[in-house]
Amino acid sequence: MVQAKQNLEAQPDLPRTPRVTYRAASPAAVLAEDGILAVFGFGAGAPDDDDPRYLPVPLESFDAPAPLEAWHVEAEVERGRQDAVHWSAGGSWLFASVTLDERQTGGIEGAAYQAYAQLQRFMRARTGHRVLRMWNYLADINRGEEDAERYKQFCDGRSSGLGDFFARGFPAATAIGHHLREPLLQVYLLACTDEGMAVENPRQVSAWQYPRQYGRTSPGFARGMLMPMRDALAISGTAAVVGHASTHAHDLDAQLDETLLNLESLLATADMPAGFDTHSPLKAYVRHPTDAARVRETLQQRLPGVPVLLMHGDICRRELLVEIDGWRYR
Ligand code: 3EB
Repeated sequence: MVQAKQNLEAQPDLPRTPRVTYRAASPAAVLAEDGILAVFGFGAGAPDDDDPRYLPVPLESFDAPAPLEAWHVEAEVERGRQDAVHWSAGGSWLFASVTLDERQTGGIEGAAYQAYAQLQRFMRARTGHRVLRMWNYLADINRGEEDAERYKQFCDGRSSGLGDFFARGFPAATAIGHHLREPLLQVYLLACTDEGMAVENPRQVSAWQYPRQYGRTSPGFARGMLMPMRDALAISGTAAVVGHASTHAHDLDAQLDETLLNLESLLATADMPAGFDTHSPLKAYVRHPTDAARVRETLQQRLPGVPVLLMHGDICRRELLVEIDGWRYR
């Protein structure tokens, strides 16, 4: 995909991208600071807090104790709940989340349908915000065969819950399997009153054009999203996929190399500086806990000084062992 160069240039009058950091602190302490749009805790031991800006994410971190993730905006933040949707808004930015229990929705497809239908209805009612980035965490993502695999059922439910909501283009996204005992589906998003620009990776077939073998419903996401001000790139879940095919099945080191090549290619396409730095936080989702130390070691060596949160997460294709997402700030 050829990008018009002027679309990549800084847009200084548009809103600055929320600052994403990992913090060793309590949710209450972070939520009490100015301009906090969202705070995330990780794993079964994540702290509790009733604030709708706080979201306990059902993924375990290999870091103990797990840090929090905080999103900071330069504005006052309001917050609330509407049906299952928890939300906050500040300046031009909006955070919204839905966490559903599949036992209440008759399985993963129904949960995905309901989560997306509710978020879509909420966004349409608020009007004016465009969804730029989404995260999806579901249990047992690889259980079931072929079209009955739970990830594929999730894709079906997501698509029908959305209807034509993303007809103008898909947001950047992540979809990862969690290991919590409860069959929770969690979906959350970042939206803005200004438009971002979707970025595709020239090394990869766009996900919405994946051939039939990957499921009835192609996954609707962009590889990356340049934020409205062009001061940051939101990076979707990125794995060792080249063209539409998985590469280096079950070979961790080679998958990491290929994933890093995909990230570099995406940064170059978005006209972002090469590499990552100390204020561009990433997450690495690792399928096998026994691989965590190796992933940490490789990333410390290849991306020195970059904040990386190591998560225990399953990738949506069985042969893939690792996936990376995150932020590249200019
Ligand atoms: C891939 O490249 C890996 O279904 O929303 C990555 C990011 C992946 C998002 C999604 C799936 C999704 O196809 C899988």
